[in-house]
Amino acid sequence: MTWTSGPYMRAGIELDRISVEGIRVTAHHGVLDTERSTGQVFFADVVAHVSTRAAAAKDDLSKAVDYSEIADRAAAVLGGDPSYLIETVAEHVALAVLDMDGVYCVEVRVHKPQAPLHVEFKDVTVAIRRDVRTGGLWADKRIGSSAGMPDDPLDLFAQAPVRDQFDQRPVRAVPALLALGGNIGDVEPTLRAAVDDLSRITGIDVIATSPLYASTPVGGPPQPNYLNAVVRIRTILSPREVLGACQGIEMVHGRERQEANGPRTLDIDIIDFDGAEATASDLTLPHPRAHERAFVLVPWYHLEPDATLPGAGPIAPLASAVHTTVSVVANPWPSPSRS
Ligand code: PH2
Ligand code: MG
Ligand code: MG
Repeated sequence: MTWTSGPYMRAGIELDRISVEGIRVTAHHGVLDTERSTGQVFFADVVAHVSTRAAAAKDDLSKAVDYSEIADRAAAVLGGDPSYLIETVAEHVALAVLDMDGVYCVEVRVHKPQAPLHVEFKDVTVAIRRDVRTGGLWADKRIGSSAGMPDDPLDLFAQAPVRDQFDQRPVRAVPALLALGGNIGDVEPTLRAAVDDLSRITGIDVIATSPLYASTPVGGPPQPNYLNAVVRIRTILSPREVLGACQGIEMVHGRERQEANGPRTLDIDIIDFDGAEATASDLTLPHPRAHERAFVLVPWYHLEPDATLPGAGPIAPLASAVHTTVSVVANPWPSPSRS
């Protein structure tokens, strides 16, 4: 590796890297007429920041970012319509690779070792780094939220700006209710691990968990039944930090981009955050569909029969209106571990 790339963080997790180096194409980029007519050799090195976890867990190419597609896209740009500048070539390579599903940041180095210089030299290069935000693709790529935390750990002094009340940390610990669900893979162990992950996050205390329920899917395409539970936490984090924590945990457990209400290994939603009622582009509180969802209301009612949902009132009548589609599979849950 002739150049090292810095880490790229997403939802608190450092992404993995896939690189293709020395992609070699003869092309006609350049400002001079001779460069345009004769052509010369160009090289590109590409580093894509991705999560390899889901692919590795299943040893499955269809879950991976395919390095051969990275190479094809880079070569297509490199050998495509001529640009005057290798800066432009690098930019277009970056955007082409960034456009691939699962790629959140890309680094591109374009080499022009036969550039027309007046001195002897080994190589001329331009290196750039683009991510889904600086590349202008953030809105398409994000799953829910950027979670408010600085994504660049190299920027030690980066402070997450307070954009709205969701960035405001409470003055003292406040209660929040999270709903967990999943219907792909070993769901019960995943949900149990998720509760454990939550309890290990600085600033979140897990207070109680509901029984575990089986539920039929609500909305979305035909898909397996779900397991669901709710978790009462107390937290000194901001709502957006809790959201970021939930998304980080989802990602560690192989959550992927998918259609709305589609099957998932793990979903963690904030149902209520200390009674807050507010909306931002990445978060609505309370959860806008909680009042009609048996898989949230019934576990919650079991845990806290006197609870109220902000804006909707006591959950008891809401829960009894919907409680037919869910059934207890473990109570208590998580079961005390036997050794
Ligand atoms: N989650 C959804 C959509 N539909 N259905 C069930 N039964 N359980 C869920 O957790 C669930 C769902 C979107 O998050
Ligand atoms: Mg959900
Ligand atoms: Mg969700």
